[in-house]
Amino acid sequence: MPTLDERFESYKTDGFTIFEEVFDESQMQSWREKHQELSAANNGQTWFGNTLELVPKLMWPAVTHPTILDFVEKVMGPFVQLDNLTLAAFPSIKPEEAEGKVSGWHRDRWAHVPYTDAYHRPNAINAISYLQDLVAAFGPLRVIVGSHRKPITIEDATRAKPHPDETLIYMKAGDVVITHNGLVHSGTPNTSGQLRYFFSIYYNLSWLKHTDHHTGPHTQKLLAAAKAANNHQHMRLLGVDEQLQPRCNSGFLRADEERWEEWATADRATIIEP
Ligand SMILES: O=C(O)CCC(=O)C(=O)O
Repeated sequence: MPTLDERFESYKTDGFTIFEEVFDESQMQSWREKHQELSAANNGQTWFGNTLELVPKLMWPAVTHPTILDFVEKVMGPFVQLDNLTLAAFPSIKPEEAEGKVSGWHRDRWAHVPYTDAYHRPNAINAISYLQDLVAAFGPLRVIVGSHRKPITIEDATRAKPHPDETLIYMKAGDVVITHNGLVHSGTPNTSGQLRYFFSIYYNLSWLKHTDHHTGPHTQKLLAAAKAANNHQHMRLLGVDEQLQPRCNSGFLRADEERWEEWATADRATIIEP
């Protein structure tokens, strides 16, 4: 098992890292069942955002999962908020329709085309898991390794075609891949005859706007609990960052990662345990 520091180094080079077996079968089954329920209640809709507000009890443990959050704070500093939480299912298509196609190359929300090969902290990261093994018929994830540090662009005409520099990732159900938002990636069409479940916890920097609204009563209740526990990490996730002003104007004369670690430690030390 690589250490967190080793993972961070490979993430800086590759633009992603995979944590194995983060979510267990019973958790995934409850998300699949919830998706079926939501879909049945919404005319067969398959894509759901704002799912923290929709099903807070099922979703909050995933959003606050320590394995994921520890790494994300290491990458972005203690400035991590939930941008959006998405539970989706890609319907299956005929193999002949999928032949020679990928779902669509892109970088993720809040990214830009890199102009130098230097590593930069991402504005956002995606923690993606699939609720089934991504064997060939379900459609692997495709990435262009290191493309978060390369000025790669792709013409419209070739965005749905395999890329000469692609790597295919056959993740297991419950594994989580954490991507840099500058990483060029694509899904692969699903030809399994079943739904291809996709679960994305998308985090961004706490001074950006967030895509999910966080204003609903269920989310506000989670926020009230985080405030009562003086849990700044959890408050930030829901759009409230009380330390932002001093920390975003710190003078920047000490190594960022060292400061982030100090601030994250200070946040942990002031949590009021129930
Ligand atoms: O469908 C997939 O495997 C990848 C989805 C995707 O591209 C994304 O989350 O941005």
